Amino acid sequence: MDEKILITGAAGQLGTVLTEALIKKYGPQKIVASDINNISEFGCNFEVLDATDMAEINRIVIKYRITQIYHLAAILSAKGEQNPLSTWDINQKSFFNVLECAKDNKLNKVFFPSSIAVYGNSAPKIKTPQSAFLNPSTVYGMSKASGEQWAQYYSSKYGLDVRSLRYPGIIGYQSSPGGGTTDYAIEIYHSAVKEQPFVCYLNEGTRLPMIFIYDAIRATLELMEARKENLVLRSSYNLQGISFAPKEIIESIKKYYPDFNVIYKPDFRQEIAETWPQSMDDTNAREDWGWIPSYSLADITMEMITQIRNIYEAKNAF
Ligand code: AKB
Repeated sequence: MDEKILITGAAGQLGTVLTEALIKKYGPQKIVASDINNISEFGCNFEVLDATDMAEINRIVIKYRITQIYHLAAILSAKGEQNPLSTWDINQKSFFNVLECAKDNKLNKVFFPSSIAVYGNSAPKIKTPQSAFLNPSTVYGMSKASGEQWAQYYSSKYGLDVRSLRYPGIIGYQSSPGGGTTDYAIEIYHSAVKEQPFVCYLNEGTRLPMIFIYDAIRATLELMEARKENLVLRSSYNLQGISFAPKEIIESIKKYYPDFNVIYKPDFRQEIAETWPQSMDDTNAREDWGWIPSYSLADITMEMITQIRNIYEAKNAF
């Protein structure tokens, strides 16, 4: 099948690297990157797109004969709490637009990123089961939990092939983090490499599920390539990479920067993090499409420090 793929939110943390991976897999002429910001540095077709604008999504889908959409545009957990109503509106409306457009234009597949943020205090914190009760504590989590239900609805009612992952915090060096609660685990590496003290907004023992960007990308591509009949879950698959707390990431950074100094100043993100799982049970992902994570905390630290050093050296930023 000759696929033509649209990515919304392509300039975000996941989008930047996923777009590159899709270009590599399908070729640049098959990929249309889009974002609300005009960043046309992608080596493929690019469109400025506000995904809350249904007419614009339809225009792009028809113009390029799109067959799949990866819908990454969304407001994340911490930023979302600053403006709850518009976060709900943006996250919900854009996903409805994508689902409706995919149904009406009979697209082959849709990818919807969900999150550990769908869980709240009612779910067990350790190895949170796939089917644990969802009572999200943030508007972002609410929009992802309801998005999962809509994915399942479009799949069962209209036969739309919607696939989804509940991502842990994603750690990558390719772009700046954008308003998440797990972002400290990226910012901390930048401070370490710049040899500056780091002000950590989570307490030292706050354990959260995390995943390295290359594992997150591989999981996404593996899920999207999996045989349709193997995918039992049409809401969203739990995905586990590794789990750690600030004190553990600091320990691993201190192997490179022994004098690295961290000051703890927990803020509202601490309360969000406390409602989230510490680790996820991803048995369904392992059984249905063979998921196995590959990056340990030591691997991530080595890769992040090496790559961030290279970036700063290239910019002469030391
Ligand atoms: C966030 O912190 O909001 C995201 C997420 C876990 O979905 N990184």
